[in-house]
Amino acid sequence: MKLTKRNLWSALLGLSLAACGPMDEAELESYAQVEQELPANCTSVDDTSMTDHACVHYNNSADNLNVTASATRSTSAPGVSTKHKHYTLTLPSGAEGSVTFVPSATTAGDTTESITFYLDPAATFTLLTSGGTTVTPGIDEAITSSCGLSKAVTYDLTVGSTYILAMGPATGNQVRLVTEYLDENRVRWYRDADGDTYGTSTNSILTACEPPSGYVNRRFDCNDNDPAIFNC
Ligand SMILES: [Ca+2]
Ligand SMILES: [Ca+2]
Repeated sequence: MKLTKRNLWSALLGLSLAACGPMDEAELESYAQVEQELPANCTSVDDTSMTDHACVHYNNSADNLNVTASATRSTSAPGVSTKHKHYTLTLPSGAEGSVTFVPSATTAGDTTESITFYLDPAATFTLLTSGGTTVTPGIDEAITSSCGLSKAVTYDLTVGSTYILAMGPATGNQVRLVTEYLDENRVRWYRDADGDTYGTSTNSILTACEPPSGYVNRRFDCNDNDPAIFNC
C-alpha cells in the first residue's frame, strides 16, 4: 500500500492510542506545555479520539479492574484513580454505589485537570467533594461510542483532592467506568476553508473536544482557497 501522508497520520494516531503513549510530536504539538481547563467553546467530547481511546480500555480485558462500590457516599469508599484502566463497578442491589477518585497532574505543577468519566450504562452520576457538596459538570452528555460507553460527564477538578463518585442504580447492579484526562487526549485540528477536507497548517486548534465546524484532523492543504488543490 502506498503510504500517503493521510495514511501515515492515521497509522501514527492508531499506534499512539494503542500504546497509551504520547501522540506523534511531529503532528501534534506538545499538549503538555499548556494546562488546559475545559475550554469555553467545548460542548461535547462524543465524537473524538478521546472517546475512541476510552473504548480501547473498555474493550481490553487486561485493563479491567473489578471494584465493589460502597453503599454510602464516603471518602473511605474504594478508589478508582488508576489511569488507563476500565473499572467494572458492582453496586449495591437496586441502589446507588460510590467510589472515590483523586485527580493527578498530567504535568508537574498542574493544579486543575479537565477529566471525563465515561459510563456504561448511562446511569445517574453525581460527583461530590470530600465534604459532600455536589460539583456541577462542565458537560453532561449522552454519547454514541464504538463500544458500550454511552454517557460522558466532564469536569474541571482539583489535583490531589478526593472526590466521591456516586452512580446508579443500574440494571444488573453494574456500571463500567473509564476515566480520561483531556490534557492527554488533545488533537490538533486544522481550518478547512475551501471544504476539500484538507486543512491549513497556519490556522489550527489543539483540543480534546469536538472541534468547531470547518476544522479537519489533517493538514497538507497548501491552498485553502482552492478546493482543487490539496494534499500538497
Ligand atoms: Ca482545505
Ligand atoms: Ca485546497
